[in-house]
Amino acid sequence: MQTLFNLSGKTALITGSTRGLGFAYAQGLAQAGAKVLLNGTRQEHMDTALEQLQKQGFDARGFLFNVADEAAIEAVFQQLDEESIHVDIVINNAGIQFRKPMLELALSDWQRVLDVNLTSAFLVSRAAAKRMVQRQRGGKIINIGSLTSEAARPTVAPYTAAKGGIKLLTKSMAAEWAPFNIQTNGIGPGYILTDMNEALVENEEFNKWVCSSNPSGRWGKPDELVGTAIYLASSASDYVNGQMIYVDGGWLATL
Ligand code: GCO
Repeated sequence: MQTLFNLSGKTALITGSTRGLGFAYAQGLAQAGAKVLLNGTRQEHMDTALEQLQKQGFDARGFLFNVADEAAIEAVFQQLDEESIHVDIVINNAGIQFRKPMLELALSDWQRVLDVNLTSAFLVSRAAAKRMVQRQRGGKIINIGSLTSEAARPTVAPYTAAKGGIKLLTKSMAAEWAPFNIQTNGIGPGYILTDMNEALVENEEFNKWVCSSNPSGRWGKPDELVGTAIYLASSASDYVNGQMIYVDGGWLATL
């Protein structure tokens, strides 16, 4: 049982991992034995995150790059190649939220959300999968979706479209990469207490809606996503492919 969830000897790249859910995933995979490669865009957040992980004795490195920038992604993977660092696990977590009704939404805002929340998963996974295939040692790709991978609420259309795309991109990756022993699955977090949702938590009406819309009657906590991430990153899920696991307090299971 110990080896089933053991990530020792594995290297994991988690995008958007200097804070929030991404940091929780990185810390969790490090606790399971993985070497973790953090990604972010702000040096001060990266420094804080690395200090927290390294203080716990974990093997962690940071890479500042824009996950929607193909050239920047390729440059990072070429640097990893030169250092003989092989990415075994990718968690495509990077994402932004932009709340505005579509009638007022600018194309530039739509495109930015789609680029960061969806296209990034394609670009980073393609770079990692190319190398997994070449090394013939398989790998794990975990895409982070959302309740909005399944249903919509007003004012978050680009985020919802991107997260819906994440669900079917996950299936596409499974369809094409399973033959190379790469398992691609997704995690759909419910409403979780993170920086991105701070404004929602503080809104009394929204807070009541979240707590009354899932049978657990509460928001989730970042560390409640970690077990699912370790499961999908480990050999415990070697015959699971193309699935979304919703960690949502039962929200999507109930009317
Ligand atoms: C929102 C929130 C959601 C949550 C999460 C729900 O504005 O509705 O940001 O998108 O973050 O994705 O699963």
